Amino acid sequence: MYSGNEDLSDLSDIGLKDEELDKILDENRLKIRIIGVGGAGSNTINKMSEKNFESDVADIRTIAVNTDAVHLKEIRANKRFVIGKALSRGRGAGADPSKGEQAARESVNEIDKALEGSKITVIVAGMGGGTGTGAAPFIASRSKKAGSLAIGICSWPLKGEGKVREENARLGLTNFVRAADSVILFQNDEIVKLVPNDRVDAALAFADSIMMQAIEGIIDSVTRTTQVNTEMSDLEKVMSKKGIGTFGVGVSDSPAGQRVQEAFDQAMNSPFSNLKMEQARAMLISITGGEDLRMNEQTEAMELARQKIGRDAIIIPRLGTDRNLTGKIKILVFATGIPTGYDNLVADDSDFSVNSID
Ligand SMILES: Nc1nc2c(ncn2[C@@H]2O[C@H](COP(=O)(O)OP(=O)(O)OP(=O)(O)O)[C@@H](O)[C@H]2O)c(=O)[nH]1
Ligand SMILES: [Mg+2]
Repeated sequence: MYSGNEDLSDLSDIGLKDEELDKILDENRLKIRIIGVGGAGSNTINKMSEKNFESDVADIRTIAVNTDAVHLKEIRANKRFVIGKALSRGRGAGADPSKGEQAARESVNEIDKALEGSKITVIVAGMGGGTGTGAAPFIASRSKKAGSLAIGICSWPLKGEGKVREENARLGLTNFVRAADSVILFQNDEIVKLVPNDRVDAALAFADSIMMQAIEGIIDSVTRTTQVNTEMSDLEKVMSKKGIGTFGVGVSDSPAGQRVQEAFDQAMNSPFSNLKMEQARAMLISITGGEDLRMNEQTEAMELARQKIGRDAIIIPRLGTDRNLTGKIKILVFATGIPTGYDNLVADDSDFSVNSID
């Protein structure tokens, strides 16, 4: 019988050493890959480099890919590479989505390697140009093939950018929605309205920061331990094969009793797209507050969500605390499965090549 006094030092020969245990834990950490494609996508990745996204439970890496080597040189990411070197010689895709897609096909091995083992892949791009529009859907299809959840984050061009870009965006978004599990859409025209001055570069930088908040929300939903902890399966319930979606955020510092409604209304009236949250088939609603956050505030937010969206819609709540939010409440909403006929953003029947890629 074990008396408690025996020398156990030789057990290390048959058991696992700490380093080995660490290695196993490390290998089994949830792999999350955030890949920015083209100019706009890479700019959002660059924004992420200003923040610390590290997590104990997840292995999170940022990747930037572009046909444009000059632009890529300016980007900070865990990994960067030029796609379609033979095709575009590092000089961009000249606003031609078919070139963007070809470039991605040429670099399929590098793309597959970068996405190896990923369980959640977030693909970020601006629709309307060549690289992001053509390559993002292809990359989404590769990540699905690798067994990952594929979430697209993309912007829709300004009206002022013209008809050609809009048509490209429509084709790209159509392909993207088919290839990915969900694509969260941000319309630059809506975002520009929120920026006080009319400088386009400031507005686009603001758009990047909004897209980054959405990415952060996705990461937090699986990595931050909260009282009501959503995990991978919850994220899957909201994102998996739910088509097009929208994102909203609201913050209120009003007194308890008022602030949930305020933050919720702000988040629901998301000014980042024209898509109607009320038509969503699934919703991830994340409520964060300081130490003063009350349990009944979560119930209140759930009830508001229930009243707002269809009876059959799935609602997944997530409750978190953040010391920086004392006296405030912040609500993030991802609404997916919104019918796509609206506003003709997605073509019903378009030339679609990505799904046939093997
Ligand atoms: N959010 C955001 N959107 C941008 C930015 N730059 C451009 N856009 C939008 O994204 C669309 C695509 O632009 P880019 O990402 O520069 O194009 P690209 O994918 O690099 O394609 P090519 O340069 O043609 O190879 C544009 O039509 C704009 O609507 C940016 O910095 N941030
Ligand atoms: Mg470019």
